[in-house]
Amino acid sequence: MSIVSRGFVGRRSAAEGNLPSGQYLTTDFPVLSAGPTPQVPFEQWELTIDDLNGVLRRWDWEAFRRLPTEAFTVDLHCVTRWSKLSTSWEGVSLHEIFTDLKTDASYALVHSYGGYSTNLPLNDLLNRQAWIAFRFEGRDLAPEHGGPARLLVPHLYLWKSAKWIRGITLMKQDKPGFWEELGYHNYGDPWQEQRYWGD
Ligand SMILES: Nc1nc2c(c(=O)[nH]1)N[C@H]1C(S)=C(S)[C@@H](COP(=O)(O)O)O[C@H]1N2
Ligand SMILES: [Mo]
Repeated sequence: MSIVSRGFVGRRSAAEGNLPSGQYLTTDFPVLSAGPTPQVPFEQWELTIDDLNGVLRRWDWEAFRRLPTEAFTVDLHCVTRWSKLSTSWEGVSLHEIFTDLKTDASYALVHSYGGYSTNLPLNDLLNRQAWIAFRFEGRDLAPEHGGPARLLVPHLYLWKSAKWIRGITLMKQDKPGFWEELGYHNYGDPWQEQRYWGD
């Protein structure tokens, strides 16, 4: 019986399995936006959580930036087949955003400045693997990549990571977002190649 250190088994190269099937590696950071980059002055920026009946929580930029932050390194997988490994970010865990908020909702519809939206099960926001990120590779997040702040849910295809996040609507019933309505998979797990409805 051999003893293998955690560090050894935990670090796999891309070739050994960090890349979901159907994906290729890229080192640059493509910009994919369905519309123009919205300009949101910090004085006007806000993040809200609502349940279809009204707003439950609201942060302006200063209040948002007072929340505890985390630095994290994650792999990104886009449904258009590029993957970018080991990207480093700083952001607020959604788990932190939802502290003290009790809800019986099971689904979330995330809205962005500019009108984009995407849906996901609420648990996928609360599992400590989802953040609202505002720094990328040590710098303020560039506007074209979602600055001042974007959702980052790296365990799902990147279209779920709404740039320019503005609010989260909590719902008892699921409701498809922008790409989901146009035929993208409702959940979008890259490890199961859930690209389109029916995958
Ligand atoms: N608000 C908004 N968020 C968005 C999009 C968009 O068009 N608008 N595109 C999504 C898609 S399809 C992808 S692949 C990623 C791309 O992020 P990037 O431009 O930072 O690479 O953002 C996602 N988030
Ligand atoms: Mo995408």
